[in-house]
Amino acid sequence: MAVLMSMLATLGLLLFPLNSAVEVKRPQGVSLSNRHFYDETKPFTCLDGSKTIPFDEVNDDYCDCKDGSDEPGTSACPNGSFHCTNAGHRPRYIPSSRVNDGICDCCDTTDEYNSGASCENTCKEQGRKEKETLQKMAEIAKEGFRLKQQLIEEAKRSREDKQQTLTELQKKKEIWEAQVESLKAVKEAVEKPEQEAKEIHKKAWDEVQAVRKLEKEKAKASETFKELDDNEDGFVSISEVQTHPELDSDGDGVVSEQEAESVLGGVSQVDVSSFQETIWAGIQDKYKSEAVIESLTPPEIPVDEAEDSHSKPQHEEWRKDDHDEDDDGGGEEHDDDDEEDEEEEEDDGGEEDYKDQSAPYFPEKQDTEEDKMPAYDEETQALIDAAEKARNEFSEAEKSLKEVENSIGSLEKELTIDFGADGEFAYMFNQCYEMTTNEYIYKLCPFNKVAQKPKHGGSETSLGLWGSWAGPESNRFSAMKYEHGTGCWQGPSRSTLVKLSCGKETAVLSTSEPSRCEYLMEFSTPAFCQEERDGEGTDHDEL
Ligand code: MAN
Repeated sequence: MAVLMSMLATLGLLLFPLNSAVEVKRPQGVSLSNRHFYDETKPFTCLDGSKTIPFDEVNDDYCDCKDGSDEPGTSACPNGSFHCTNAGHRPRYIPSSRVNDGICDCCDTTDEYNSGASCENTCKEQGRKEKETLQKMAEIAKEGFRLKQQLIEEAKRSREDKQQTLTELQKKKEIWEAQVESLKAVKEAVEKPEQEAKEIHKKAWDEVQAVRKLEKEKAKASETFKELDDNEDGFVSISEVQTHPELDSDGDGVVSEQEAESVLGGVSQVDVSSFQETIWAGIQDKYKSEAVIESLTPPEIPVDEAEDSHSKPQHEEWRKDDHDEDDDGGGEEHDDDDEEDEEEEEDDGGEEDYKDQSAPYFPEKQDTEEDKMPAYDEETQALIDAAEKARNEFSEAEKSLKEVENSIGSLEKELTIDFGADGEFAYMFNQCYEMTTNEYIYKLCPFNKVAQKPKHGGSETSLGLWGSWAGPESNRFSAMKYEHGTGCWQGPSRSTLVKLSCGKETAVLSTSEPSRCEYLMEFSTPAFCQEERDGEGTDHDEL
């Protein structure tokens, strides 16, 4: 077998195709550049220098050299490699183990010279296809590079515009700052008299209210006096006080003579003015107006009617006269108030809550026109209007200043971003590019953020915010890194690496998640196209 292989390998050497005028004779599996190591007239020295063997032991299917260099055309050496010339396409090395293994690896079929595999030489076809692809790529690169020049021009212009805008904004800012300052001074100047005039008005109103309150108190006292003075003799006496059990002080429910006398300040009777001045203040919190007590007393109900009303407390009518659903079990519309009442009922176990009759009861008076502070006088109003105007002008100026400051802030931020060696990537700032997969819509907003949103609804997840250029030293602008996105459950925060390629269009070509919460995007842009260097895109066929 070894002899046969040796003969075939030698045949390979001798019968090397001669149909090409520039074909150079060399042992099977040897590249053109290595052929001078294989001089058939001399013994062969392994390429690592480890051994020298007679030349006829080259390709004899027996591995002599550690580096496998004596068997370039057989599979005898485990670490050897076989060179296919692949005329018409691209030469390549394959591991020796693939020589004569029945599978066509080399497009020129030379790796299968003794396996019986019927290989077809496809080098020309493959070469043609590759040439076409390369040509297309070259065309794209050429067009992309042309576009890139435009982008660079545009970026230059836009940067200059922005710098000019920034200068203008800074001037505007100074003007607004001065304006804000002076409007603030104006505002403060007119707010002072406004405040003073308002205070005067308020004080006068407080005084009026105080007088009214006093009068009301007096009136109430005199009304009470009348109520207490049952015999209308112009005095409230001990016995008259005793008719008001709520004035009981020792809690036995009865106002004793002593207690009544004490209520009257230690005397047996008081006239209206001493009642107003000394007595009323001491009892007004306890006192229950007879008129009110009367209005709270439920009407007498005949016994059978009372039975009909079941457990309904009899005094219910005074409080909930529009709430009688218990009577007939329905038919009445419930309004919102009803519901509130029901809730209350649940709160205290369904018991009707009687008004706490131990508390004083004077119905709360609604605010009337009389209780409202009267409108300001003309002069004060004029001061308020002037101050209001000054406040508005000041806050408008402040707003404008804020707007200018914000514009300056965002312009300055934009001008500090590294948009590539010639600003070629600037055009994609403020743009977003999307790509939809089965599950998500991915969004890349260069120099800003990357996000992911479920296709069928749901909120956006941040896959990172603009971090930095992340290509290797020699090609820094070939990749972008977006970091500090939404935290990954029990993992790091999401981040995305965007790999750039040259293309006529600006588009996200693919998205993937090579490891959980670490995303990868392929992104094409003309800004990444390079000028084609000499010799690029041409054939490198070795003949
Ligand atoms: C979401 C998406 C996925 C991610 C998981 C991690 O479903 O952001 O891309 O892998 O969360 O829990």
